[in-house]
Amino acid sequence: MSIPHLGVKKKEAEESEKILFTGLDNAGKTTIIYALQREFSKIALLKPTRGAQRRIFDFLGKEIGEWDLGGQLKYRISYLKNPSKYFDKTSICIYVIDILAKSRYRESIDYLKDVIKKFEEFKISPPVYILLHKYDPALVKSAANKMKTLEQDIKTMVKKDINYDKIFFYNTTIFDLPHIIHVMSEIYLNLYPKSELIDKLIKDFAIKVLANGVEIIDNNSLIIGSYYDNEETKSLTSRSNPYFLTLNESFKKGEGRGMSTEMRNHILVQRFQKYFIFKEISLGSETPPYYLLILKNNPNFNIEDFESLANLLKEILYK
Ligand SMILES: Nc1nc2c(ncn2[C@@H]2O[C@H](COP(=O)(O)OP(=O)(O)O)[C@@H](O)[C@H]2O)c(=O)[nH]1
Ligand SMILES: [Mg+2]
Repeated sequence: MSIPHLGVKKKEAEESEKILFTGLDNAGKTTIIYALQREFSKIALLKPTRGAQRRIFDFLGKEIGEWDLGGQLKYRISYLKNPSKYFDKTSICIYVIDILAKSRYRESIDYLKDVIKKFEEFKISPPVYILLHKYDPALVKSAANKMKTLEQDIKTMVKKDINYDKIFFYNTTIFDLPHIIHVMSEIYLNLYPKSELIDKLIKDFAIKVLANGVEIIDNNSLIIGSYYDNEETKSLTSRSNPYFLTLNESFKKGEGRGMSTEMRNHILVQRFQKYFIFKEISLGSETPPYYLLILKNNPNFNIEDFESLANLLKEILYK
C-alpha cells in the first residue's frame, strides 16, 4: 500500500524582488508584459486577466517575481482584503492607466490611493511608475493637444489626491515597442546596483571593436546595458532591437543544421550605410540567453571578442 503524501506541500519558489503590475482592468498591463516576452500571438487573443498571475524570471542573476494583478473590481477588492500576499515586500510598482478612458480616471486614481495606503501600512515605499498607456502615435499625430490635456488632467488629479514622494510618469503605447522596452529597461534596472559596471564593460567593448552602438538585451527584451557614440546611432540601434529579437526567434525555429555554432548564431543586416550585427550570447547552460546588438561601419567582427565579452559579463552577473 502506498503512503499518501499528505501534508507534503511543494515549496513555492521565493522571489527575491517583487514587481507589481496593477491598475484597472483593460488598462493594458497584460499586453505590455506579453509584448516584452514577444508573445505577440497571445496579445491578439487576450482575455481579461483572472485574478493574479505571477511569473518568476531571472533578471541579471536575480529572481524576480512579476505579478500581474487582474484589475476587475471583484479582484481589486480581494487584493485589498488580503494585502500581505499582494502588496507587502513590493520592490517596484507599475501602475497602468488607460489615458483614453477618461470616464475611469477617478476610479483609477482612487484605486492607486488604496494601493499606496497598503504600502504605507506595510511601511514600505516602493517607487510607483505610472504608465499613461495607449498614448498611441496615431492620436499624437491627429490630436496632440487633446492628448496633452488628458495627460495633464491625470497628473493634476494624482498630485491633488496623493501625497507620495516616489511617483514617476511615463507615456507608453503598444504601437511603439522600442519606447516601451526603453521605459521598462530603465524601470527594471533600478533593481540592479551594478548597472554602471555593465555599461563600462560595453563601452570598452564598443571601442575595441570600433562599434558606433552596442546594446546587451536580456531574454525579456530589457536592455541591460548600452553604449552609443551619438544620438543618431542611439536612435538607430534602440529602434531596431525588438525586430532583431523577433527575427532571431523565427530563424531559430528552422535552425540550420550542419553549420558551426558561430555561423548560425548571428544576423547581419546592412542599412543606412551601416551594419547591424545581432548575436545571441550564452553565459552558460543554467542562465537564460542574452543578445548583443552592434551597429558598425563595417561588417567585420571577431568571435573571440564576443567570447571575451560574454565571459566578463558572466563574471559581473553570476559570480
Ligand atoms: N489603443 C491601444 N490599445 C491597447 C494598448 N495596449 C493594450 N491595448 C488594448 O487594451 C485592451 C486591454 O488590454 P489588457 O492587456 O488585457 O489590459 P489589462 O486588463 O490591464 O491586462 C486590449 O484590447 C488591448 O489590445 C495600446 O497601447 N493602445
Ligand atoms: Mg490583464
